[in-house]
Amino acid sequence: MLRRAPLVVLLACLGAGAAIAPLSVPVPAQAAERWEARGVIERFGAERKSVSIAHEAIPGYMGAMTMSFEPKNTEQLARFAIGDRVSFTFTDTDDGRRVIESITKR
Ligand SMILES: [Cu+2]
Repeated sequence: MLRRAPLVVLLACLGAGAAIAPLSVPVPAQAAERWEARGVIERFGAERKSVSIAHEAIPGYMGAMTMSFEPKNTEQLARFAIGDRVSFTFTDTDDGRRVIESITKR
């Protein structure tokens, strides 16, 4: 089944999320979708409230690219450094944020 969220988030990456939202197929309110990915940490945002990860292709979601994710809590990124190779899971939210659920070095 094709799902709405991946397309919306992909286009949100391109800065067009608001423009394409009306074209999305409505879906009932439900839990955010969870995705698994691998990548390399490129930079941290202020106070590590975000992290930019060069991620590999995520089948069914998007191709390889670098983009920003939000940690679920402030402790989550404490042990990581720029250049770390990581495996992580995240959810995308209806407002276009991508929240890291779990993250480990690999
Ligand atoms: Cu991406």
